[in-house]
Amino acid sequence: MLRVERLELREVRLPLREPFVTSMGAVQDRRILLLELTDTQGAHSWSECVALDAPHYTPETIDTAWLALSEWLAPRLLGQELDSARQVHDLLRPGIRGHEMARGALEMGCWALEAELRGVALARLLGGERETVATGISMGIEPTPEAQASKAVTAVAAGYRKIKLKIKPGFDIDHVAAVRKALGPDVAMMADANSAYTLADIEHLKRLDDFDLVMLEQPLPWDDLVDHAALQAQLRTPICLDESVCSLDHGRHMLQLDAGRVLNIKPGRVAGFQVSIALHDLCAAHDVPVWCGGMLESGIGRAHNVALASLPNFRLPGDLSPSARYWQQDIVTPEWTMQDGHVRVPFERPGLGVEVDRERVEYLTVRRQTLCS
Ligand code: OSB
Ligand code: MG
Repeated sequence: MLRVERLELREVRLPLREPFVTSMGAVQDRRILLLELTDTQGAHSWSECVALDAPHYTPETIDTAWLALSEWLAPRLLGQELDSARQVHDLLRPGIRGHEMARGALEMGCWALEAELRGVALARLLGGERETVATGISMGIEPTPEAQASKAVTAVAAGYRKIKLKIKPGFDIDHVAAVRKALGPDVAMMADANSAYTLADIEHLKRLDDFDLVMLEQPLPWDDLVDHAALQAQLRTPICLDESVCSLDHGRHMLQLDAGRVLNIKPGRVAGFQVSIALHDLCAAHDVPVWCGGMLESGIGRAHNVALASLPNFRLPGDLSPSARYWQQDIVTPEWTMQDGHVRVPFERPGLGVEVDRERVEYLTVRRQTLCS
């Protein structure tokens, strides 16, 4: 049984070690919305809302998520007696459109709470099997192809199993070419445009076919499937969707239209684990590989991502870089690390598998709100 009695929202600010530059702009200080859930038996869990501070990626922001959580979502959950976290998705859905990241944060917090209460690892509760997950790196845009190539060489030397380059017009073909040349033909490479192109760029995008990319992520608008299908029909490189898939229906439509041949699943983007698992299963049934993307999460969001990525059809390396790549110091112990290009799934520990450093979270908190049943 699960009954959330108290929900604490807090905003923490964590400076990134270096700015993360994409076609959406640069992120330097990550504003992070954390949730702490307490149930009537005194168990705790933590989750993270992955929304950014501006609506550049999808329409949500940390502030819209805060509003949605406090006004509409928390009141539905608090005090409700539930058999399992599996009921939370349906509890939060009726009459609330969008706000996937806000719903996802609350839903994932409930799964973590259930894992705590049952004394099992979150990965186990989700149906995970994989004990380690291959790790890829998502690299921000560098000013020159040479700088991009040198960073990529360092990343491969560090053990990363997949190199993802952020691209945008003017920082694409030459950058990808330089990196491919520096890394040689055997390293798994991909590019992510975060919707920086339109179908009018089709001839330009076709030039990326020369570089043997594992996939091209989200080249076209965040809410599009039809143009992606038109592009995929003319591209040899498989398209991977990210922003365009925020629900199980979107995933089904992607497959029906052949708008993408790989799916990046971020549990926060798709309203939580229930939909993530359904998308994972749907893609597995169609022999479409999935992998776990990232949103520059702290160690708390990372714990949720790593647990999900242990499911069997997460066949490609995830954007699951170790804590030290992003932060001077993470807010969990132990910090997330990479060994031999893999992150270990903490099956042996209940819940998230990492401790939240409460003192550090307290110190970093700039805003908080407590909601009770
Ligand atoms: O498109 O995958 C993306 C970060 C913020 C917003 C969108 C994206 C990303 C990343 C970073 O690629 C992945 C990571 O957390 O390392
Ligand atoms: Mg992406």
